[in-house]
Amino acid sequence: MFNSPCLVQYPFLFTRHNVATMKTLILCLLLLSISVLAQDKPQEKPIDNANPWWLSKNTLAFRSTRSGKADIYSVKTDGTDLKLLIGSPGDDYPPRFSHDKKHGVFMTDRDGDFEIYSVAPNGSDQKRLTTNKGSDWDPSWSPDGKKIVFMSSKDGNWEIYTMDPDGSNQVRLTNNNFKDFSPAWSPDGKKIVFGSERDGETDLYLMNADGSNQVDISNAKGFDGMPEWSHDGKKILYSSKRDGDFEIYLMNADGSDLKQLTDNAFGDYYPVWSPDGKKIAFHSDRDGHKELYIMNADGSNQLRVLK
Ligand SMILES: [Ca+2]
Ligand SMILES: [Ca+2]
Ligand SMILES: [Ca+2]
Ligand SMILES: [Ca+2]
Repeated sequence: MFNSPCLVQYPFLFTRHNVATMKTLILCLLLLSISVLAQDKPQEKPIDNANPWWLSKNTLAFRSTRSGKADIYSVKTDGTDLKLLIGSPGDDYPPRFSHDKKHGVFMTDRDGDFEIYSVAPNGSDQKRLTTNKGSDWDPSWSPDGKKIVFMSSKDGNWEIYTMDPDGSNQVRLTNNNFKDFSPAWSPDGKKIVFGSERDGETDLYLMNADGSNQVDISNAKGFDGMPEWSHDGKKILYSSKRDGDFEIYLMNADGSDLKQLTDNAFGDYYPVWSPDGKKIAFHSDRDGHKELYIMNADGSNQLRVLK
């Protein structure tokens, strides 16, 4: 409203008292009052509850904007016992724990850009592991707990890296001008699955843990990402936009035997297996904002966690 006609007409006020100008001024003041009144009642932003990660058989960690910023909470799968786990003035994402459950890693931009931190299971003992001006994202553990795999833009393009649990010895595994992202280590320690845009579309790739032998395993139009291994290493769960909106899919680790687990007109993202492999947690925007859901491993019985 502050561009024409208000600003254009103002100079003439002081040179000639023309009726049309006065009418415009009154109209502008009226519009300004309406605008100020409207600002007094800002639209309430819906709370997002997203990015689940299983802490135990009955407990999820997740990212929530309920305090007005993004922090990490834990909640029982029946929606009870909601607790703050990790909070900071920055944007924090849920930790992923080593197989012995003793060490977590997570990403946060509390220092100005995204860095990876380690954390104890109760949220204490947070230590920064990366220090660079790029974004460091999506950390997770090797099955033996000796390495962390993550993605970073520190060298100018998104690539996959590994590092020691204290952040030292960072090794780059991909090297190309396209985005490589969302790495996850196979349970036998031999492979890493990740997303890549290198073929002009976004597919999931498999490589050896040293970065060699990078092979496309999802090969379909549309985005494929957010991969998670089954505990036995035979299957990969992921989210794909190949049918127009994001759905959750399951396939064998070589890309065969594709099964679609969600089927709706909304986004379904970030699937993760429960410790016993019988349930899958994910988030969905089917309610108009991001909410946590749990379903059976075959896609049946999709239930919202927080009521
Ligand atoms: Ca960084
Ligand atoms: Ca790259
Ligand atoms: Ca694709
Ligand atoms: Ca969907």
